[in-house]
Amino acid sequence: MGQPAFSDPHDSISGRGLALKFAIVKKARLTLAALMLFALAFANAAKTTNIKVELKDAQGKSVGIAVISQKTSGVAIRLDLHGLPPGKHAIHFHQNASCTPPDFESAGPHFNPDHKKHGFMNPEGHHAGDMNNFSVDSNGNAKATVLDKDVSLGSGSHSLFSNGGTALIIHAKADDMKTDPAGNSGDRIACGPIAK
Ligand SMILES: [Cu+2]
Ligand SMILES: [Zn+2]
Repeated sequence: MGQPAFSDPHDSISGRGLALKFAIVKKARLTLAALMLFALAFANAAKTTNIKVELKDAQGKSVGIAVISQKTSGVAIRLDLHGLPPGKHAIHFHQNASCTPPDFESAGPHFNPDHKKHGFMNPEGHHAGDMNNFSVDSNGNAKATVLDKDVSLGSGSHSLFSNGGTALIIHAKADDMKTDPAGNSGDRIACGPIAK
């Protein structure tokens, strides 16, 4: 009783099966590598998700902190401020990461990568650095969150870190949301540089 004379049809298939197994292992390795790269990229992104900006007034005194965090669309700015005049105030991102007191003119105009005009109510607007007003209470404190859908903490022309960074500025008055170039919001009373 010997082996059958015909060749086992599984022989040729097992050869291909082995090749297929190798291909699957290779694919799994590639997937794993891709996952690890993704995890690494995510970890790096997480590192820059929150940035803390200290704001100082014209006398160089701290008026508190703004925590800027990346959202799916834009950023959120959580304000925890003190020592400010009560009432409504304008807040914007300005073009340069420079806050030279007392006038903070070094921060330049509003952050405006798309070369638009000022204000949400301006038909030719608005600057990427424009935001809604926030309120300071009768004790001079403000705990508020403002949003900016037109900037990011990532890369590209709308990043708050582009061209060496930007500055967060608070003004003496409220923004009228239409007057170019700064919403008729008065003096710059506090400034915080944003740079890497
Ligand atoms: Cu401003
Ligand atoms: Zn503006």
